[in-house]
Amino acid sequence: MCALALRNRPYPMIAITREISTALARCELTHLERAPIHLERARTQHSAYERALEDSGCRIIRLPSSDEFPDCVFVEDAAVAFDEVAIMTRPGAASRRGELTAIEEALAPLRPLQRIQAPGTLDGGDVLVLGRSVFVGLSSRSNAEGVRQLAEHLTPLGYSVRGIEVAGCLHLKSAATAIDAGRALVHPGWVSPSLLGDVECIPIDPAEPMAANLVALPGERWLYGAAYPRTTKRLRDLGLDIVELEADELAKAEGALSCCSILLREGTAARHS
Ligand code: CIR
Repeated sequence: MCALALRNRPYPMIAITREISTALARCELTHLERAPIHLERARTQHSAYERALEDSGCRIIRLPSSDEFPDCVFVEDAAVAFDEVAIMTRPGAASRRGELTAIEEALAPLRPLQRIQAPGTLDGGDVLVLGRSVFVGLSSRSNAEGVRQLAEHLTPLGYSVRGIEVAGCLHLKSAATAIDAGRALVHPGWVSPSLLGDVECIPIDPAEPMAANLVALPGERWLYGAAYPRTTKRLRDLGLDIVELEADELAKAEGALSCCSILLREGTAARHS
């Protein structure tokens, strides 16, 4: 990481990441056949991801991995962070619920915490935030009760929360991610753009079905997988500054770029709950 080079630079954002588990080969899989994952190559790609986040103005909080939790690198699913609050989720896959302890410890000094409780389930990968609009994928991992509880926490803070149908992929954020508060990159076969209300939907290239996941960074830059040249061209033609990254090893574990970080703004007052 470039901590030394950047030490005098203000970091507008925090990115919580977590090292890859040595047990990654036993990860949950829903839509993919199991394929061998090259752990060292996955780690190299993950380090490049962290470096790109840091280079774009994120202070990295990197948590140690756990051999108990094969999927722990996919921190996005464990919590959803807003300026006012962080919501600890209740992942739909029971094997992943123990991942929350370490994430909760990291978030507690940064935000007041709320929790999704049983029988609610929610994976952070299903929570798509565009400004004050929050869309939640009703997927195999997140249920209507999880959406109801999320709304209970967020509505008083001025967010609208809506559960929407998603099909053909693991999470809503496999099907749509926010370019900014008004635009989303979307796979229209997995989520209907009509469900996203006023959001301007930019379709992926149909030849690249996994291409709907990007990470919006501070400084008007977007992290994006190197495997999607056609959609990259579409995004660059819109004037977006795209930073391409190899991410094919963790993709075999059904993880996309956004799954590997929880991004939150620096400087919001913390309060334990
Ligand atoms: C899982 O199935 O839970 C992991 N193998 C992949 C999780 C990817 N997370 C995400 O899309 N937010």
